[in-house]
Amino acid sequence: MIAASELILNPDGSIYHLNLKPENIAQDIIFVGDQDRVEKVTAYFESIEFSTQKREFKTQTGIYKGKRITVISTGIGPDNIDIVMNELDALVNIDFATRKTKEKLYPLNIIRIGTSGSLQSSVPVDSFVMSQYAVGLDNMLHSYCIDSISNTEIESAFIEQTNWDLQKGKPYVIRCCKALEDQFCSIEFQKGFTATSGGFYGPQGRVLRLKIQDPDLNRKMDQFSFNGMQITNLEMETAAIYGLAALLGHHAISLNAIVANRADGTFSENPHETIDKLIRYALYKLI
Ligand code: R1P
Ligand code: URA
Repeated sequence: MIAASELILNPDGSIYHLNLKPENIAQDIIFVGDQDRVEKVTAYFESIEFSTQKREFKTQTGIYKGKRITVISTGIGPDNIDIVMNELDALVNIDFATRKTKEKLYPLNIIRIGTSGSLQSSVPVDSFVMSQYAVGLDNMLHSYCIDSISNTEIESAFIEQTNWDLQKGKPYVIRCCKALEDQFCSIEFQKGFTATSGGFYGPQGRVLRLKIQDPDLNRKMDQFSFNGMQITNLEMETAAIYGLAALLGHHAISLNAIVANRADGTFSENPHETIDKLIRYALYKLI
């Protein structure tokens, strides 16, 4: 039995941070970072049966072309992903009455629709990247036992080629769900290798006023190559989602709208239009 301090339920029976009960979520779940993006997705739905928000976690469940879908905002960063993934998993795989794991586990399909910065000049702003692999530079996942899901050969190559300082923790590499990769595969999406950072400025090599530990990191990541795979883009959730989905038995794919290009210093002139286009592609592919 899982103690009240470990699996925390609100007085109405909903789970602690997300404020959701098991019946409030669908099997197909879209993650967005920004809480205001939730309604940009559900604006395309025929109907909405449920809405709630606590902190940055806004959730709506409704019907799109006959399919029940939940859209949830995760806020920014891998630490939030730890909360969202564990609480969503508890909603489907733990019996809240007995506080025990259910015998038959229920897989969720998770589709991230996020913004991202490209590392390569060949991945321009306003294009889309589907993350086939993700390298986590953030450390959150190391609180779990990840030996069974990490790709040690790629990790070693990454550490060596970028001369990664292990004081910052060990990068971990996780692959996306193959079934969702096939489902979402389209000429609109370039398949990529996404780097997930634990921050937006220093951790992604941005210098405003502070000196950073490795000013050359983005160039080294941009030049990293493993069996022809190059790191395409930087954001803040994908590797954490892939890692926890793989450990918990869920399926996940991350779709990125490139709004910044770090190689040529450009930023999208119309990021809202680009994100809206990605939302429409993602919904089309989900049906
Ligand atoms: C940083 O601006 C945020 O944008 C990206 C990053 O992953 C980070 O969350 O994703 P979202 O647009 O989905 O929030
Ligand atoms: N989100 C990020 O995390 N980085 C970028 O450069 C753009 C969006």
